Amino acid sequence: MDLPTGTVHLASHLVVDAQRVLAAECRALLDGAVPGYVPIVRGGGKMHVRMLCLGRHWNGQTYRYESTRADFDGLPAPPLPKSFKDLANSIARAAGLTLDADLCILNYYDAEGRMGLHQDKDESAESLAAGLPVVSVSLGDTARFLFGGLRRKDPVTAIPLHSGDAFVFGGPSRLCYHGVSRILPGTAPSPLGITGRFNLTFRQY
Ligand SMILES: O=C(O)CCC(=O)C(=O)O
Repeated sequence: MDLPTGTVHLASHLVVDAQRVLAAECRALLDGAVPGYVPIVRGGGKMHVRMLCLGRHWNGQTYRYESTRADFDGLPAPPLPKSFKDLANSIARAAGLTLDADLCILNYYDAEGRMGLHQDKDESAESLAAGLPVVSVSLGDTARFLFGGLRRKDPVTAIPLHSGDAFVFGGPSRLCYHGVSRILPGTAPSPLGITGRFNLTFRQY
């Protein structure tokens, strides 16, 4: 499949055992002392994922990053685990790009989960100008991921993201529109012991 410059799909990047360990960590974080929650965005719409931000919190009302969850419960964003940061940076290297990840948005999609087309553009002006990549890791059920161009109306390509896939977009692709149109329930590898899908997107603020 032809992907634009700066976009790399690393299919089956994580072996099943690494996926299992990471999925267990994601579950523990989402159900931890600072739990995942369903954000309500500007305009009042509820997102269709359960979200937990690590390292920095993305505020769904202001579309800015902050240290505490002012749009929800005021709790501090949990730190980004070093193992997560190392994984993200190594995936960026494998894609031929450089990243020093300092935040991760962890999303859980149930069978009805989805995410509308959007750009990731709330990181710092310096990070965006440098085209520092977004590194995405998928675990569990397959997602129908949509990847488009720099304008909302540009055509999109539907790419199945399977458990263990990494998807990286940086450089001239950094601001490409993307989203998830649906989850394919029951497709998670059984050793993970999960229903639904975790997605981690790592960024450098
Ligand atoms: O779940 C995905 O694959 C994409 C997530 C995403 O677009 C985001 O967190 O901004």
